[in-house]
Amino acid sequence: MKRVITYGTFDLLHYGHINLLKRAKALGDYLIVAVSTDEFNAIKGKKSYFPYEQRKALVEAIRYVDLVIPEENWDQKIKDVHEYNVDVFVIGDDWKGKFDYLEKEGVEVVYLGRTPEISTTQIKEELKK
Ligand code: C2G
Repeated sequence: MKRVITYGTFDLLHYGHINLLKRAKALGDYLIVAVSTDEFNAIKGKKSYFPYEQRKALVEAIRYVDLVIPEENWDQKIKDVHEYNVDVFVIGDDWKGKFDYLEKEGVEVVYLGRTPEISTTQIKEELKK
Protein backbone atom coordinates (compact mmCIF):
# COMPACT_ATOMS: atom_id res chain seq x y z
CA MET A 1 0.00 0.00 0.00
CA LYS A 2 1.77 3.10 -1.30
CA ARG A 3 0.66 6.18 0.67
CA VAL A 4 0.71 9.68 -0.78
CA ILE A 5 0.21 13.00 1.01
CA THR A 6 -0.39 16.54 -0.18
CA TYR A 7 -1.24 19.87 1.47
CA GLY A 8 -3.29 22.89 0.51
CA THR A 9 -6.10 25.36 1.17
CA PHE A 10 -8.39 24.04 -1.63
CA ASP A 11 -10.73 27.05 -1.46
CA LEU A 12 -13.35 27.48 -4.24
CA LEU A 13 -12.44 23.99 -5.44
CA HIS A 14 -11.68 23.99 -9.18
CA TYR A 15 -10.32 21.71 -11.88
CA GLY A 16 -6.73 22.73 -11.13
CA HIS A 17 -7.10 21.23 -7.68
CA ILE A 18 -8.80 18.13 -9.08
CA ASN A 19 -6.01 17.66 -11.67
CA LEU A 20 -3.46 17.79 -8.86
CA LEU A 21 -5.32 15.31 -6.65
CA LYS A 22 -5.95 12.94 -9.58
CA ARG A 23 -2.23 12.86 -10.46
CA ALA A 24 -1.26 12.58 -6.78
CA LYS A 25 -3.47 9.51 -6.33
CA ALA A 26 -2.00 7.94 -9.47
CA LEU A 27 1.38 7.89 -7.67
CA GLY A 28 0.13 5.44 -5.04
CA ASP A 29 -2.85 3.61 -3.56
CA TYR A 30 -3.95 5.86 -0.72
CA LEU A 31 -4.11 9.67 -0.78
CA ILE A 32 -4.09 11.83 2.34
CA VAL A 33 -4.89 15.53 1.92
CA ALA A 34 -3.96 17.98 4.68
CA VAL A 35 -6.35 20.92 4.29
CA SER A 36 -5.19 24.23 5.78
CA THR A 37 -7.30 25.32 8.76
CA ASP A 38 -8.72 28.85 8.85
CA GLU A 39 -6.16 29.73 11.52
CA PHE A 40 -3.26 28.44 9.38
CA ASN A 41 -4.67 30.25 6.34
CA ALA A 42 -4.31 33.48 8.34
CA ILE A 43 -0.62 32.58 8.88
CA LYS A 44 -0.33 31.86 5.14
CA GLY A 45 -1.92 35.25 4.43
CA LYS A 46 -4.85 33.56 2.67
CA LYS A 47 -8.52 34.41 3.27
CA SER A 48 -10.78 31.52 2.29
CA TYR A 49 -14.29 32.01 0.98
CA PHE A 50 -15.33 28.65 2.55
CA PRO A 51 -14.41 27.84 6.16
CA TYR A 52 -12.31 24.80 6.97
CA GLU A 53 -15.21 22.41 7.69
CA GLN A 54 -16.73 23.10 4.27
CA ARG A 55 -13.38 22.87 2.43
CA LYS A 56 -12.75 19.58 4.27
CA ALA A 57 -16.16 18.19 3.25
CA LEU A 58 -15.59 19.18 -0.40
CA VAL A 59 -12.15 17.53 -0.55
CA GLU A 60 -13.47 14.40 1.22
CA ALA A 61 -16.08 14.09 -1.56
CA ILE A 62 -13.41 13.74 -4.25
CA ARG A 63 -13.05 10.15 -5.49
CA TYR A 64 -9.20 10.32 -5.40
CA VAL A 65 -9.07 11.30 -1.72
CA ASP A 66 -8.94 8.67 1.04
CA LEU A 67 -8.38 10.81 4.13
CA VAL A 68 -8.46 14.50 5.01
CA ILE A 69 -6.51 15.84 7.98
CA PRO A 70 -6.05 19.46 9.16
CA GLU A 71 -2.94 21.43 8.24
CA GLU A 72 -2.29 23.69 11.22
CA ASN A 73 1.29 24.87 10.72
CA TRP A 74 4.28 24.83 8.38
CA ASP A 75 6.18 22.33 10.50
CA GLN A 76 3.85 19.35 10.81
CA LYS A 77 4.94 17.63 7.57
CA ILE A 78 7.83 15.69 9.16
CA LYS A 79 5.55 14.38 11.92
CA ASP A 80 2.77 13.63 9.42
CA VAL A 81 4.90 11.57 7.04
CA HIS A 82 5.95 9.32 9.93
CA GLU A 83 2.56 9.20 11.65
CA TYR A 84 0.80 8.23 8.41
CA ASN A 85 3.62 6.04 6.99
CA VAL A 86 3.78 8.20 3.89
CA ASP A 87 5.86 7.09 0.89
CA VAL A 88 5.33 10.06 -1.42
CA PHE A 89 4.86 13.81 -0.78
CA VAL A 90 3.27 15.63 -3.71
CA ILE A 91 2.53 19.31 -4.33
CA GLY A 92 2.29 21.75 -7.22
CA ASP A 93 5.54 23.02 -8.73
CA ASP A 94 4.83 26.54 -7.47
CA TRP A 95 6.47 25.03 -4.38
CA LYS A 96 9.39 23.47 -6.26
CA GLY A 97 12.34 22.81 -3.95
CA LYS A 98 10.57 24.03 -0.80
CA PHE A 99 9.92 20.57 0.66
CA ASP A 100 13.00 18.62 -0.46
CA TYR A 101 13.92 18.25 3.23
CA LEU A 102 11.29 15.49 3.44
CA GLU A 103 13.58 13.25 1.38
CA LYS A 104 15.73 12.89 4.52
CA GLU A 105 12.65 11.27 6.15
CA GLY A 106 12.71 8.59 3.44
CA VAL A 107 9.86 10.20 1.50
CA GLU A 108 9.84 10.66 -2.28
CA VAL A 109 9.13 14.36 -3.02
CA VAL A 110 7.23 15.09 -6.25
CA TYR A 111 6.39 18.54 -7.65
CA LEU A 112 3.63 18.37 -10.25
CA GLY A 113 2.96 21.01 -12.90
CA ARG A 114 0.22 23.43 -11.92
CA THR A 115 -2.83 23.62 -14.19
CA PRO A 116 -2.42 26.87 -16.12
CA GLU A 117 -5.04 29.69 -16.33
CA ILE A 118 -7.01 28.76 -13.24
CA SER A 119 -6.62 29.95 -9.67
CA THR A 120 -8.89 30.84 -6.80
CA THR A 121 -7.55 34.40 -6.94
CA GLN A 122 -8.48 34.64 -10.63
CA ILE A 123 -11.99 33.30 -9.96
CA LYS A 124 -12.51 35.93 -7.25
CA GLU A 125 -11.18 38.72 -9.53
CA GLU A 126 -13.41 37.74 -12.43
CA LEU A 127 -16.48 37.45 -10.22
CA LYS A 128 -15.84 41.01 -9.04
CA LYS A 129 -16.15 42.37 -12.62
N1 C2G B 1 -2.84 23.82 -7.91
C1 C2G B 1 -2.60 23.41 -9.22
N2 C2G B 1 -3.05 24.16 -10.25
C2 C2G B 1 -3.73 25.31 -10.02
C3 C2G B 1 -3.99 25.74 -8.69
C4 C2G B 1 -3.53 24.96 -7.65
O1 C2G B 1 -1.98 22.35 -9.45
N3 C2G B 1 -4.16 26.04 -11.09
C5 C2G B 1 -2.32 22.99 -6.81
C6 C2G B 1 -1.30 23.72 -5.96
O2 C2G B 1 -0.01 23.67 -6.57
C7 C2G B 1 -1.35 22.90 -4.66
C8 C2G B 1 -2.84 22.46 -4.60
O3 C2G B 1 -3.38 22.62 -5.94
O4 C2G B 1 -0.55 21.73 -4.79
C9 C2G B 1 -3.64 23.30 -3.63
O5 C2G B 1 -3.51 24.65 -4.02
P1 C2G B 1 -3.73 25.78 -2.89
O6 C2G B 1 -5.02 25.54 -2.21
O7 C2G B 1 -3.44 27.11 -3.49
O8 C2G B 1 -2.57 25.38 -1.86
P2 C2G B 1 -1.45 26.32 -1.22
O9 C2G B 1 -2.07 27.56 -0.70
O10 C2G B 1 -0.36 26.40 -2.21
O11 C2G B 1 -1.03 25.46 0.07
O12 C2G B 1 1.99 23.60 3.19
C10 C2G B 1 1.65 23.71 1.82
C11 C2G B 1 0.53 24.72 1.61
O13 C2G B 1 -0.56 24.46 2.48
C12 C2G B 1 0.08 24.68 0.15
